[in-house]
Parts: sequence; C-alpha cells; structure tokens
Amino acid sequence: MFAASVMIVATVAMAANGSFTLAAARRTHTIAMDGTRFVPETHTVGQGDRVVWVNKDPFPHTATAAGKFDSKPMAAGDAWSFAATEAGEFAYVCTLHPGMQGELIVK
Ligand SMILES: [Cu+2]
Repeated sequence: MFAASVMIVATVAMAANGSFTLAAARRTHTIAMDGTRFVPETHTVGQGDRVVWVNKDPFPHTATAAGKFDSKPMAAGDAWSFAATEAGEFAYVCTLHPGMQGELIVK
C-alpha cells in the first residue's frame, strides 16, 4: 500500500511539471465579468494563449462571439476558458446583457 501511494504522488508531480512547461510557452489571461462589464473590455493575447473569463457578479453572464466562441450562461463564480488558436479581432458580448461588450485581439 505504501509503495502504491508513492507511485501516485510521483505521477501527479510529473503532470504538474508538464503543465508548467506548457504554461511558460502559452500564457493564460483572465478577464473578469464584474459590475456587468468585461474587465478589461479590450484585451490582447498571443495566438495559442488561453483566456479565462471569471464571473464575479452574483448573476449569470456569457462571453459570446457569434460563430467563434460561446461560454453559454456562466453562473455566479463560474470560470470558462478558451484557447485562442485563431488570430483576429473578436468583438464579443454577454447575450444576457447586450450592452456588456468586449473585444479579444489575438495576435
Ligand atoms: Cu451578462
């Protein structure tokens, strides 16, 4: 039993190391949904980077660029991530609050 526990720990450590190597090459960016706004409203990322939207409001939001990406409704406190593989300038909205607009620029 003891030996099996050690093996599990070693496997987790290797996975953590692999994730760290990927994170160094491709950054992760966080955009908050806060006060019915995207913060920041415009954000530039590198192609291949990961973008994480975090809903800090006490009600649902979406991050939706028609035909490009769609978080679907995210409950309070939820996070949704998207790999920005395609270069371009993507205007997006919250479909639940159409005045809530953002732009993701992927270079
Ligand atoms: Cu919203």
